[in-house]
Amino acid sequence: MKKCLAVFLTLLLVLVLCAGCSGGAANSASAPASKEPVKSEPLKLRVGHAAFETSAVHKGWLKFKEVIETESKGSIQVEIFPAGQLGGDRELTELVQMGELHFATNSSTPLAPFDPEYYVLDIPFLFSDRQTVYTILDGQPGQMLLDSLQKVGLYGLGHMENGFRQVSNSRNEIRTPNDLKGLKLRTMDNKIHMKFWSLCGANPTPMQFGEVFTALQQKVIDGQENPFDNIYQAKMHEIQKYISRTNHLYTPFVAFTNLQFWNSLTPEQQKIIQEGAKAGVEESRKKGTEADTAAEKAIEAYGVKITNLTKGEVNAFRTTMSPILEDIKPLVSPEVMDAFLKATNYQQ
Ligand code: TK8
Repeated sequence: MKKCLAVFLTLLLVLVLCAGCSGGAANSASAPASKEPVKSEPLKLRVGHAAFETSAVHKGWLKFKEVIETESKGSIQVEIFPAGQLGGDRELTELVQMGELHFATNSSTPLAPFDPEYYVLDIPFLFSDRQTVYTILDGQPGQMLLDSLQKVGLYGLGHMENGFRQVSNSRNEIRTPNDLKGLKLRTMDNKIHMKFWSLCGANPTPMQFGEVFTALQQKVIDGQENPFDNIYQAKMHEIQKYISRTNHLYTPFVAFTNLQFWNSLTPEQQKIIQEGAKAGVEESRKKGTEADTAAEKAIEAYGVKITNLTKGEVNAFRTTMSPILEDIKPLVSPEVMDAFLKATNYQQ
């Protein structure tokens, strides 16, 4: 009985399938002629980042979405997951590498352990102003970094804004490296950062961005370093007493996608995405520059002491940290190192 039923069901299935095939073909053959092209499902792409929804980099991704959706006439759709919803910097980079997420931004510092060429941007005091940063990152040296991502399965799209970094803490005013002595300082996940803060006498603790506020609040750490706008967005100014304008580093947010996924796109789709990324980079820089100035004012108004360093004080940091160049050199290819040192006219 069971066997009969099985045979019957198999026959039924075959009939249904055949009807489906011929019916489908007949239907399309006899369908009224239409000039409308067949509407295919839009390509749905996901972006993840670990910064706030109010951040400049988020505004950059919003611009990316807008340009792509308009230019592709809706055939490519972009959804953005901010604030570490999909993970912190490390996890986001891994997700893109594994092909489970289409796009992400990661600060160059936590990206360097994935692609060591990025350690070149960890040379303290490499850049002195934004215009130089943009010229170099949009020029040949920056392109060398984006290209180098292919070695680790990523495809670099551009350098969005994070910004120049300042040191905040709740213990004492910081003017010279000596003032950092024994200070428990959160660093980004990167051995070079840990080392150059150690050179200043600080006690560095690597940690992902999403954990910093609570660690400061619970006094697991005394301080951290970030651009003014990040400090403000994260409300760190509410639990930090001092910020020193050190400008010790400029970190960009590197925007990237999965290399295999990139290669699977049509040239037209690639062009649209590249256009979106370019517009996103510009937007993030424009918004980032404005936000940084506004954040600094708001932080000062809140009552945090912002310390401007003299040239001599900045130089003391520069000199104390400068031996780190010898640690960075073996990690970066000579071509990339040379391109950045020349372009920035870096003197040790
Ligand atoms: C956010 C982080 C952050 C960075 C840090 O994704 O970790 O301090 O400056 O903005 O990349």
